[in-house]
Amino acid sequence: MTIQWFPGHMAKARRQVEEKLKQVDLVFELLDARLPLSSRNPMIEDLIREKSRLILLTKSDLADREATRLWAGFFRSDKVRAQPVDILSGTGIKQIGPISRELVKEKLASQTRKGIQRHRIRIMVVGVPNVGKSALINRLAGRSTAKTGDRPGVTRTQQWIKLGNGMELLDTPGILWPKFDDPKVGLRLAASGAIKEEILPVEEIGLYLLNYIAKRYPDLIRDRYRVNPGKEREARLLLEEVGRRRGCMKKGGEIDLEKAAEVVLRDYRSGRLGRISLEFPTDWEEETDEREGNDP
Ligand SMILES: Nc1nc2c(ncn2[C@@H]2O[C@H](COP(=O)(O)OP(=O)(O)OP(=O)(O)O)[C@@H](O)[C@H]2O)c(=O)[nH]1
Ligand SMILES: [Mg+2]
Repeated sequence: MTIQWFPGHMAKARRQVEEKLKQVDLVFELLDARLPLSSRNPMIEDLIREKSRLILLTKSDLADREATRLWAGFFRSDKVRAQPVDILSGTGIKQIGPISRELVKEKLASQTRKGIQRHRIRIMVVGVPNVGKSALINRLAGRSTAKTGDRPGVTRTQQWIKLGNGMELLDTPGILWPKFDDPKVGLRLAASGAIKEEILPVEEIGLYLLNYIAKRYPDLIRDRYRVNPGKEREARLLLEEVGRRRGCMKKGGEIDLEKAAEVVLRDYRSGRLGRISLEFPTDWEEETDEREGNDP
């Protein structure tokens, strides 16, 4: 699915999320464990404000364990916890209930003091496209229940899904948008598969990804492609080499770089290249300094 985020869409999506937020005690904010800040909606802090939040670092099966551990600590604050999850296998899922109850304990206790009896915690799931919202709702509900997008102009009743452990989930997740203004963010999103190739040429995404992996995880390139990434080897030559090894040829014997890029992207997204995170908390701090023109 390709989503073009026009200002009108964003304003509408934001309004819908704001409306639903009023009904819940807790928010599950889904971020891709491989690129948590790049896959984050830029207005989320402002939108959620005072609510407790459980950040679920999804697709943790594809991410670097050490990066994920650092990110979980990075996000932790008074009202926020972060938990890595692999929604497909279920790793990390059973921790969600206990953490959620802990996060809303005070709120529920204060309501009880006011004489309001609450039996269930109400939760909303938010996140950018492709981060795993529907998969999570289905996994928590134990069945396929998450419906596909709202049809415009059709009034539909909102459903709550009872999870059987004192929690209740809103059936429609809030789809938000990532931010594209920073080119690095756009490249990471494209490499992860969160935004479609039409936005950036596949060759450019492949080159970015290969270059990044060659620098941070050179052994994984060697293991998979039997190519030596070298120290200062240019990404383009490396991609050519991968293309040659994989038989990505055009007529006339020229290497098809687009095909080679597709190979790398497919290998990355499926996890065949190994567990690779596209950003660490320290990268983000450095990039913020760069953006703001501070000395490193
Ligand atoms: N490897 C891995 N894949 C996952 C995980 N969670 C979800 N996926 C895959 O990611 C893709 C997107 O998941 P969805 O649940 O459809 O994502 P979504 O957030 O509902 O996406 P939209 O409806 O487009 O907003 C699917 O192919 C899932 O199988 C995970 O923890 N690990
Ligand atoms: Mg969905």
